Amino acid sequence: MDKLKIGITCYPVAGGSGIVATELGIKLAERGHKVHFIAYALPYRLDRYQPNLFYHEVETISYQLFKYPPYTLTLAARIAEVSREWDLDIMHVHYAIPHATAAFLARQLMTDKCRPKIITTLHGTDITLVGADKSFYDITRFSIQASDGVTAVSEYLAEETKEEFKIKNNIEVIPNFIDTARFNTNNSGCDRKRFAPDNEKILCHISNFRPVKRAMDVIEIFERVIQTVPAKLLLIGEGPDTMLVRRAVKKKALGDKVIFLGSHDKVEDLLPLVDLFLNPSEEESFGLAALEALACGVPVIGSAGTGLVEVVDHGVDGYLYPVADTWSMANAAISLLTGENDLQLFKDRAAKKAKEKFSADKTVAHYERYYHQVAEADCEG
Ligand code: GMT
Repeated sequence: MDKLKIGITCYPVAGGSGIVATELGIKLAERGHKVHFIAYALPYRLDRYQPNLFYHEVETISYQLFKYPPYTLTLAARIAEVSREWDLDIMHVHYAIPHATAAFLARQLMTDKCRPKIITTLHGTDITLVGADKSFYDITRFSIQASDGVTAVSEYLAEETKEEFKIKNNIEVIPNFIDTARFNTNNSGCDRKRFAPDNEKILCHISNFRPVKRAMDVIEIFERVIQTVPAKLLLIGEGPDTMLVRRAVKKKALGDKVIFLGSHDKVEDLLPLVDLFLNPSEEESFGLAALEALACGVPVIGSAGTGLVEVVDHGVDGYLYPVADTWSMANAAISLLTGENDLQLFKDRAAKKAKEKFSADKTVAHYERYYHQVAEADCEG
């Protein structure tokens, strides 16, 4: 397969979309493609020299007249500059706004209106929350339709997008992947006893604590579980609802059972110690944190009716119930935690499924095929 010159723009943060975009770029570079990250900061995990990988910083300009720095414009100018200089075949943007909008604008600045081809990957919140906001609706729809290729991380998200935005483009579903060299059942040496000295069960929730994650449901589920099963709860990540959760933990006198670990770069060191992962989100287009848990052999209890149904198999490696049904989620947790055989079976199936169904090789090869398909398609520009 011919090697491509690919630009990637993403939010260079530790969120799911940033992780997926960065890991994808690293894997593509390992396969011989030239990969150019264009972002306002060095993407997460791109902190060392790697052949075929380049980073182009987008500077934000502050000027007295600007109340808000015009990031989309500086990004567009930088994409155009890098595309010209390196003759990019593909510009792959993660998130429709503002990244696909900036890529579209960048191409208007180029003499050749057909290169690079723009591929937009939808990750979820751009569609389900931000894009559905009236003020962003038209620009999101436009940016998706102006892309030469569109991918979504789940069937659920692809359907939501088509329905919400009345999109005619074909949306290629390319599920997220997991690096099982990092996320697996091998214990890193971290001692379970550090968190559970009396052999309690360990439950865990990892998120950015935005309201959409329903972290308060995690506390409700845990409160019910400990009425039957001695357990500890690890909370990893931070965000707008952290204070709310802290207050609830204090009010319910759960302080000795709930451990706040804050943001953590290496969750793969902790996940193998965990017995159950709680993911009761209101919306989840995919649920990368849930996949990370499965890969480490941790069954997931979460919400049905979201993209989680494509990651977690109800009754096989976890349980999914309607959003806010904390009663059923708690009961499922109790039944798993009190049935040793079942729990081990769920753990084994979780790790096996993550490895077989969500391997990096499979997903990266899918992106490569899609890049070629889009790059070779006729241009209407
Ligand atoms: O969930 C978030 O708040 C972060 C957001 C992101 O930008 O990383 O996550 C979205 O993209 C992830 C990677 O594709 C998906 O695994 C998450 O499910 C999705 N979040 C939502 O849909 C709420």
